[in-house]
Amino acid sequence: MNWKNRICSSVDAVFRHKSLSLQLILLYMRKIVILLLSIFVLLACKRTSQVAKVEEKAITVPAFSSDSAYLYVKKQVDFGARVPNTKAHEECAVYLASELKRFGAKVIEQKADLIAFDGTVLKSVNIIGSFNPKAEGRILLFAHWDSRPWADNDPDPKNHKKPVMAANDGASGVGMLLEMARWMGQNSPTVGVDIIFFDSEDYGKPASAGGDPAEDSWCLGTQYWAKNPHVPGYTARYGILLDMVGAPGATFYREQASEYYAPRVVSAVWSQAKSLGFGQYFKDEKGGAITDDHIYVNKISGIPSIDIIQYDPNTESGFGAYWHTIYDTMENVDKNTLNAVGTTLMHVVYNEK
Ligand code: 1BN
Ligand code: ZN
Repeated sequence: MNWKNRICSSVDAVFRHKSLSLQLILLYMRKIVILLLSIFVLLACKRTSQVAKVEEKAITVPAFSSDSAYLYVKKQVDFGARVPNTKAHEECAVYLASELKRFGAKVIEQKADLIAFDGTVLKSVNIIGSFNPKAEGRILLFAHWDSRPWADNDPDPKNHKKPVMAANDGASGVGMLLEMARWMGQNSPTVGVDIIFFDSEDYGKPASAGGDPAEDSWCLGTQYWAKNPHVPGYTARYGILLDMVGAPGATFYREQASEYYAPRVVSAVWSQAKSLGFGQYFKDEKGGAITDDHIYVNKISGIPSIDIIQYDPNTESGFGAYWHTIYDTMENVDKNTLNAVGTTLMHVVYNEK
C-alpha cells in the first residue's frame, strides 16, 4: 500500500468511525425525542383527566324555596296545637310521615309511651325519614314537631294554661326540613341523610311548678331515640338541630353546648352562612347554653351535634318574645329567615362528599 492509499484508508476509517458515532447520536436523539413526546402526551392526558375530575365534582345545590317551607310550616299550624294525646297531634303525625314518603324517603314511625314529669303518659311518635339509606356516610338533621301544652311564658297569666301554637317553636324547623326533603327526593346529595322529627320535646316541667328544674323532663322523644336508635348502632358524621328558625330578624349565635361537642360543625355552618351573605342572621359570637334535643344526641348517641336556635340577648328568656306564649303564630314566621337558614343548610349538606 502506497502512502496515498494509506492516507485514504485511514481517512475512510475516520469517516466510517465518524458516521457510526453520528448514527449512534441520531439514534439516542430519536430515543430522547420519543421519550419527551411520551412524557408530554402522558402529562397532557393526566391534565385532561384532572379537569374531567374537577368537572365531575362540580356540585349544584338545589334552590331552597322559602315559599314552600312557609307553606309546610302553615300546614302544621293549621292542625292546631300539636300537643301529645290530642287529635291535632295524631293528624299532624300522619301528615308528616306521608310527606316524607311522598318525597321518596324510607320512613319509620317510632312509637313510644313516654312518661312526663307529672306522670302523664304521652303517646309519642318520632318520625324518621332516610334518604340513601344504604350510604355509609350520613348526616342527621332534626327538629321537634310537638307543641308546648302551656303558654307559661305569656305576659298574661290568664294564658298560662293555654297551648302554644308553636309556629316557630317546632313547626319552623320541621317545615324547613320538609322543604329540604322535597329536594333530596328529586336530587340526591352524595351522602345519606336522616331527617328526624322528634316528639315530646316541649312537655318539660314549668318553672312555676317550683323545686327541681327537672332538665330531663324536656326532649323526651330524643332521649328515647338516643337509647333506642331506629337502626341498631346508628351513627352519623354530625347532627344539626333546627329550633325556632323562622322568626323575623332572628339571630343565631354559637350555642355553647354545640361549641363544646361539635366546634368544627358550628364553624362550618357559620362560615357557610357568611359566605352566602347571611352573616346578619348567623352571628359569629358566643350564645347561651341550651338544654335541647342536641344534648342527648351528643351525650347518648355520641354524634357531634349542634343547635341552630334563635338567641335574643335582649329578652329575659334569651329567646324571641313570642317564646312559650300564645303569640307563637304564623305572624312570627318570616320567609327571609327561613331562606337564610334553609339555603345555608342546603349548601352544607350538598357540599358533603
Ligand atoms: C327549646 C324550645 N326548648 C323548649 N322549647 C328547650 C328549653 C327548655 C329551653 C327549657 C330553655 C329552657
Ligand atoms: Zn318550646
